[in-house]
Amino acid sequence: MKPLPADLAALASGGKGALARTLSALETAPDDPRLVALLDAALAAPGGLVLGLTGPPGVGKSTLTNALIARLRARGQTVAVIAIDPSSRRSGGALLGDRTRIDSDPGDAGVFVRSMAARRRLGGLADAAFPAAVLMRALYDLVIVETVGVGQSETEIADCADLVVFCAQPGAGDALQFMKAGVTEVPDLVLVTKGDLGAPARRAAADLRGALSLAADGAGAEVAVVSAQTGEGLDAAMAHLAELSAARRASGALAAHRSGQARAWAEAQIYESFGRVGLALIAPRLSATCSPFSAVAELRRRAAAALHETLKNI
Ligand SMILES: Nc1nc2c(ncn2[C@@H]2O[C@H](COP(=O)(O)OP(=O)(O)OP(=O)(O)O)[C@@H](O)[C@H]2O)c(=O)[nH]1
Ligand SMILES: [Mg+2]
Repeated sequence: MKPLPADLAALASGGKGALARTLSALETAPDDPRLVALLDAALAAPGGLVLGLTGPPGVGKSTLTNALIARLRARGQTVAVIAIDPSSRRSGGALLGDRTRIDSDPGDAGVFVRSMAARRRLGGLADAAFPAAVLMRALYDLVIVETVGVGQSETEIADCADLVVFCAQPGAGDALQFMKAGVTEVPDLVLVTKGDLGAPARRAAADLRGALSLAADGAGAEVAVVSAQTGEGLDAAMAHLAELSAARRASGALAAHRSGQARAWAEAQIYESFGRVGLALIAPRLSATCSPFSAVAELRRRAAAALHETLKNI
């Protein structure tokens, strides 16, 4: 296998092959010093916007992603997609029946699509999702993270996305119940999909607005109707998201959100490698300024070396 790119510029000029190799290393050799250096550089780059797209199965997330890709490419913007595949659905079943694939023209350097299996946590994000999003946002104008779920996934996707979009479909009682049950984290934008279905879509939007107004901090989230089929509402939704992200960049809220994500990711990795006791010992010593990627890789390297040393004497 070809070596990893030496730096961010080499990654950027290496095309989709270089990015694919780097993303594979995230899953097979996460502590590789070259990979860690790439992650550090990517984390420091201002980068594009990471959009988390979530919602129940079949709501139209992938179809919407395809429609957004077409629009953004027409404007000359580049897009990367991470599709998180819940392992529960690998086995098949009716849900897989009419899933839409995300199109990516292999000849178009401006679109990159990657699937990732959600490990361990059912419907949860892969451990590599945050570092993958960091790498991709350094290279593309927009990164879309598609993940299935209701409830829990809003909180989880906020761990790797800058803005969270929740998709609901006309007549979907489940989405509404979730909203009414008390949303743990209110999405930045709610999109009612399949707007071409007409009245049921407008009714769902009105219901969702009502439900959100009851949530503690739900009054700020907009609800819009879109149709990937007719293109209704797509430009307005994109404009709204661009406005939100520009405001957050300007206020420093985006940078604060991203450094919080990096810290949360590092803590999750430390917990995974060293358990509760390890996390309690290490967390207070993780400085706000040190790179989470270097810190985690270095800790794991040193712990492995210490363990080898100890084993020699047993
Ligand atoms: N009428 C109409 N149907 C749509 C629209 N968008 C998606 N669909 C249909 O809804 C079904 C599910 O679409 P997907 O894009 O696969 O939905 P998804 O949310 O990605 O589904 P999962 O990845 O399985 O969770 C497909 O049959 C689509 O053709 C739309 O704008 N209008
Ligand atoms: Mg899908």
